[in-house]
Amino acid sequence: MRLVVVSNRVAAPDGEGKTAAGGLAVALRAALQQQGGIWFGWSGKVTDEPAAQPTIVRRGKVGYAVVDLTAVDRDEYYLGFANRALWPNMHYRLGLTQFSRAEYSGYMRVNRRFAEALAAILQPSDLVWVHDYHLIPFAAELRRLGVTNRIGYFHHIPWPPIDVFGALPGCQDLLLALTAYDLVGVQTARDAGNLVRAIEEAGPEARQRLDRGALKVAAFPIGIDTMAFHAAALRAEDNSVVQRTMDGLAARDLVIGVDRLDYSKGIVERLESFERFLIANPDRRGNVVLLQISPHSRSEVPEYEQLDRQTDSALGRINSSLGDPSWTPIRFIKQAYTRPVLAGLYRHAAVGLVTPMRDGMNLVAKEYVAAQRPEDPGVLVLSRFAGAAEQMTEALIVNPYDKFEVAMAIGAALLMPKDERISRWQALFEGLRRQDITWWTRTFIDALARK
Ligand code: GDG
Repeated sequence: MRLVVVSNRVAAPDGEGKTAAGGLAVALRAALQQQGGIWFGWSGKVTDEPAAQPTIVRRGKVGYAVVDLTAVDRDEYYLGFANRALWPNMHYRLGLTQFSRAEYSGYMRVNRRFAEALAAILQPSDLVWVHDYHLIPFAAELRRLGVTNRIGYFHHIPWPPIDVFGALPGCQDLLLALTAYDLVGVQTARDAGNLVRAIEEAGPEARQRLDRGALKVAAFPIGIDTMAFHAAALRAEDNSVVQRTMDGLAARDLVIGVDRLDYSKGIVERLESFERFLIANPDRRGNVVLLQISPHSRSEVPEYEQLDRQTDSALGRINSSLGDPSWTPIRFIKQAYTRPVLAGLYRHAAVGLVTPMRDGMNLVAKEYVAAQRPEDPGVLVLSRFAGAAEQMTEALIVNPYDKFEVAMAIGAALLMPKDERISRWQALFEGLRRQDITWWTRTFIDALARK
């Protein structure tokens, strides 16, 4: 059976570029290479008159099929409904949700156009695997065109409770559209519960699809390429950028945070929790540094610009009020590092601070653990609102809304005896080894193929 992966953006065929760097892109490409298949999605390009048929580049057994969008398509579908309405709603942020009817219909229109473009190259036995919130109505559009293939969907971000999702205009239609899939995967049991309840309340037809087993909803917690990341971190120990960064820290303890600059990640709250820690522990001033790596993301969306300003202001206030001429408490980098450098920095960090206000899974938590030295590992401080907290129970679990609690956890992590660090790390690492990215792709594809 040929595998067809569909996502908003398509990873570069030659494994270069930003999207190709992540574990997900690597894993999907490996699954495609194994089975042979197509990766379909937006080229990332905007043109005045996009062709209806996809442009296909072949590499071995994999075809990369892309279509362009118009500027209006991109603004309404991607920057608009997907990232200003669905993203905040699904991260429980009703106050940040900006709904516009024009953007909603743009989202529907682009899904229809994508479906038409894919339908033209689809073969009857293809297994179709669609990714993420940009493409919720994609299967329903394919079905309208008469496509009867097996189609699965994986939702990378949280699925909120019905009272939250129900506030999004268009939610009912989106839920009905979602029932056109054969299999819907989410990250956690909590998300699955929320989604099943929403489908049950969406009307008799939707409920019947669940009851008859025509639609299956289940949790498939995404993993990373654990062993590869572990090996990359070991290799990166003496990477020159990592070495220079560590030299700059002059043997101070390193606390690390790595997140796209996104309000779901709780970056401002994290800086303020670190501030709270320093205020409560004056003896630690001067000998610990928080390195926060936050590359810009979706900067054309106004809420992200605003976050950028809020972050700068918190950072300036904390560094100027607590720092001294020989010590800057927080180093904040807005540029992306390469994956090997990231792996090396994680390995040197005594504490991994992963405190999103809400997150589908959070792969940084997993990468931080995978990168540690088995004989002297660091400690993961993890938000209970990251999907990863369902699996990674041996981390120090915190409520990111409680800055005092996060501050206490930073203190406890820095003081944790080595044997406790090792036993927590071993349990976490074993979980990551068992449920890695290959396990995840295989489990989802098998479940879809079996349906
Ligand atoms: C969505 C869901 C879910 C970050 N900075 C740099 C860099 N990164 C890499 C990390 C990690 C990836 O980006 C981020 O993954 P996350 O899982 O943490 O978060 P999202 O981007 O929001 O992803 C999330 C995920 O989908 C998968 O299902 O876990 O909940 O929101 O791999 O390392 N990579 C490089 N330089 C950086 O500066 N190279």
